[in-house]
Amino acid sequence: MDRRNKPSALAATPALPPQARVDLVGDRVTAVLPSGESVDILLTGATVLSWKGAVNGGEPAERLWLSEGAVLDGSKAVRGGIPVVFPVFGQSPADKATSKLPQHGLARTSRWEFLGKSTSESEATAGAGSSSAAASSNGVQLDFGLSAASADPALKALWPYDFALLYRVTLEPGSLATSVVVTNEGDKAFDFQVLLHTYLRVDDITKVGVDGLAGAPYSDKVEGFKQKVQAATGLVDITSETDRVYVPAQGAAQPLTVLEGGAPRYGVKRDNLSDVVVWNPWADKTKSIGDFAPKDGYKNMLCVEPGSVSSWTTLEPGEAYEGAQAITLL
Ligand code: TA6
Repeated sequence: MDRRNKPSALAATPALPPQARVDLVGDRVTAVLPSGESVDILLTGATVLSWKGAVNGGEPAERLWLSEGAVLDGSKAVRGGIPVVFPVFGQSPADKATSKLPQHGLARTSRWEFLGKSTSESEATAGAGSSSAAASSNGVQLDFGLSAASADPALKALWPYDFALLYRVTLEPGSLATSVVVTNEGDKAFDFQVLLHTYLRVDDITKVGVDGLAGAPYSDKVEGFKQKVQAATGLVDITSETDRVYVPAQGAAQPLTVLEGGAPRYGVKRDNLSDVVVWNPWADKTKSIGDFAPKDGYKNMLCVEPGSVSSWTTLEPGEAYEGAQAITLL
């Protein structure tokens, strides 16, 4: 029977594109894209532990290096992944307010709060860690927060400033971006340094080179912070313990490429992080790093660390600073 006024078929609402799956289990946040790529973040230090490719039959490709001896119970900084270094890089100078903090500061050993997925567009990260792209593609943005109130009280007592950090991890097919916003919430200015201590995974360090640092001045920690200049042509290759803070003339605008066997493997773009630390401990140094395992793991990692560490940034009350990196698979 033909019923009168039969409602027209509901307009087929366009199906939403497949969405990322995000889970918070204990102190781990995991996100999996429809493409199968995934990221795993520990609330201690908002440390990205893992960035994996899609599962294509076998084991998904891991793009970050994480020590098999990494301590993940929050009792110490994570050896590997992407530790967040703030408010000081390395051992603090004695004449700075950070002088009582441990090496690399307090952010990487504090427990951060997961603030959730964000889809808002952010002009501030229109550069390397552009969030608008993820908001429009089938990527995902995960936000983490740390403030003076939530930081480890023992560490906070060593650096009594009202800071707030917002760390955004943006996973998209073929790329991982991380950005950090530092805000001065107090009434006293403070000086800080910040760095994203990325441990990239490689197959054979002896076949790896870094492009984009030719001609750049650097401080060589292996030789007592001696000031040197990188050769004007060619790649930075790693043939022994390497621990350098590069200050490229082009600053953050200089893109970096990590090649392996002559083929581009990772691209690193930076936003407002003008310095680049390149670190590989090599065979002897790993013996003295208790949580570095396996001891020959230096063959499979290279730290390429965007940072603002060759000088200090001063934040006046109410001011904010943002720095970001975007790592792409080439
Ligand atoms: O980023 C390079 C570096 O400063 C090296 O000198 C080495 O100390 C590395 O960081 C690891 O530092 P950590 O405190 O994590 O052992």
